This record gives sequence, C-alpha cells and structure tokens, in this order.
Amino acid sequence: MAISAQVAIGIIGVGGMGGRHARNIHRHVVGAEVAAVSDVDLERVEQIASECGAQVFADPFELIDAAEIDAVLIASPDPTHAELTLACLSQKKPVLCEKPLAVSAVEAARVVDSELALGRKLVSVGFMRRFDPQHLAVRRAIGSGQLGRPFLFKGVHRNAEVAPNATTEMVVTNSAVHDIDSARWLMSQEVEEIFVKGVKIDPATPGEALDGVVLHLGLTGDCLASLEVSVSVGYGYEVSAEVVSSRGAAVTAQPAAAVLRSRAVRSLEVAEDWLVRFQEAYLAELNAWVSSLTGASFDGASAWDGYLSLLIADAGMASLASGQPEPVVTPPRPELYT
Ligand code: ISE
Repeated sequence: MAISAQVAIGIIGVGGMGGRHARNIHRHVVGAEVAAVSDVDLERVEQIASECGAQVFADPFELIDAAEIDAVLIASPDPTHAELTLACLSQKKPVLCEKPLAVSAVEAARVVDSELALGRKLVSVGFMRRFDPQHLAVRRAIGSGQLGRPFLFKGVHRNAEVAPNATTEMVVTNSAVHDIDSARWLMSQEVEEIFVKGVKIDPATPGEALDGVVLHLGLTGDCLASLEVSVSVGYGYEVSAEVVSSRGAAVTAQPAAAVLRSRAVRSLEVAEDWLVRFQEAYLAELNAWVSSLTGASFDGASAWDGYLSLLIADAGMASLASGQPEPVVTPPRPELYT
C-alpha cells in the first residue's frame, strides 16, 4: 500500500454498531475509507453504502476475499464473529471484530490457534472501554502507584432495556464480557474463580433473559471483583468502573454535557445507550486500529483477551447453572500475546 493511499476497509454488519463504525470512519477517521459493506438487511446496507460511497457485497466472504479490501471490521450478529474472523485470517487480513470474539471459548480458541499458526497478530477485539478517556484516567491513576496496591474492582453496567430476543447467555457473553475485560485490564490480574447469581425482576420484560446478574470474581494476586450487570433498568445507560486500592480509590467519572438546575433539583443527564456514552471511545479505537494498520502498535484487546473473556463468561454460565462458584483455569499466555 502506498503511504498516501487510504486504507480500504470492508464492514460486515451495518446495524446500530456497524452503521456507527461506518459513519465514524467515513466522517472522522483520517487515512481510511469505507470501501465495502455487507449486511443481510438490503435497505440499510444500501443506505450506508450511498452515504460512504462504498461497494455492496451480498456475500460477506466475498468481501473478505476481495483484493481491493485491506482490512475488515466485523459488526454482524455475535454467532457469525468467529467464522468471519477465521476467514479474514485465512486471507491474512487485519480484522477488528466487535465483542464478543465468538459465542463460546471453544470457538474463540479456534481464532487464537489460527492466529498463532500464522505467527502474526491480525485480530483486534472491540472492547472500546480500553479507549474511553474516563477508563484510561482510572488506569493511569493506578499505574502511577499513588493509590497503593489495588485489591478490588467494582463494575456497574446498566442497559435501559433488554432486546426482545435476548437470552441470559447473551447477558453474560454480550454484556458482562465488557466488565470481565475491564476487571482483567484495570487490575492487571487474571480470573481464578467466578460465582454468578441472577434475577428476573419483572416477568413482563420480554424473553427469558435475566434482568440482572451479579458476578463475583476471585482474581490472582489476592484480588477481587464484583460486577453488576442490569439489562432492563429503564432510565438509561450507565457504566462505571472503580478500583479500590490500599491508599485510595479511582472511579470513572460520568461524562455529562451539562449540570441542569431546575425546580429545586440539580441533575445530570444519563446517556441513552452505549453509542452515546462511548462515542469518543469508538472514535479513538478506530483511529488507533487504522494507525496500527500502517505500523503503529495497538493498545486495544487482542484475540487472546477476547478468548479469555469468553473462558470466564462460560464459567459464569456454568456457575449460574450449578449455583456454585466455578474455577477458571487460564492457560499460559502464548508469546505472541506478551
Ligand atoms: C452491547 O452489545 C454493547 O456492546 C454495549 O456496550 C453493552 O453495554 C451492551 O450491554 C451490549 O448489549
């Protein structure tokens, strides 16, 4: 690729998340263009294609194979992630796969194995919180040492409503994986044990998914994590991550456009959803990924992180079923991921 050329990105899945990535790349990312898009929904794929000046591929595997596509972004439904990522690896193309990397650790391990066989890191996983200014501020505070020794991670993750087709497995593998990744990343420890309890608060909420789960994690280094994931709180979208240490604590501040004062009440707006709350993080993630395609190092999550988050999520599902804490055995980290 010539230095001045734009990186040609193909996007698979242009619904809420993929559509946002496409518009973000098209409007805000220097050095990259949305060259191709693919989606089962013909109306929305045509819409995004015309906004971005991209070619439409009916078959996502043809998009991956197309010689003119330099890198691929996967934002299609979760069950398609592993197979599409493996196809990118077979073409030796860099890929940013939305979380989760797969729907189970066994599937994610196939991606890791395939990348290890290539001996090159080509897979990045979209754990965007790693690019969120508030999360990065917490990480910097811990890294500075001023707070002493971290021993507890507390995560709060609230969605306004659960999708009608959601299952409890999705609450864990699609939502809680974020908090699992945050705990590993901010504590710099691995998970050794997980105990999960859940509740269905309102029988009227659609589907069989639990409305809330609490995950207790035992971490290496004598550390703990407690994660609340509530998926139908009604009032809006919130995420917070706190690290409690021997000489202090750091928690993500809630970004807000304004503090409102009205009728004897002072209030802060709450974001509607993750696309609002994490827009800055999505942009930073895309910019970092695009820079990595031309040689810069990438600070985001790797296939290994994607795999471990699912290993822990799977043990979490086993704990929900058994009603007991379940062990998590983290395999040795391959050299490619050190
Ligand atoms: C969604 O897929 C996301 O990735 C959001 O960040 C998360 O908060 C939400 O729970 C997921 O369903």
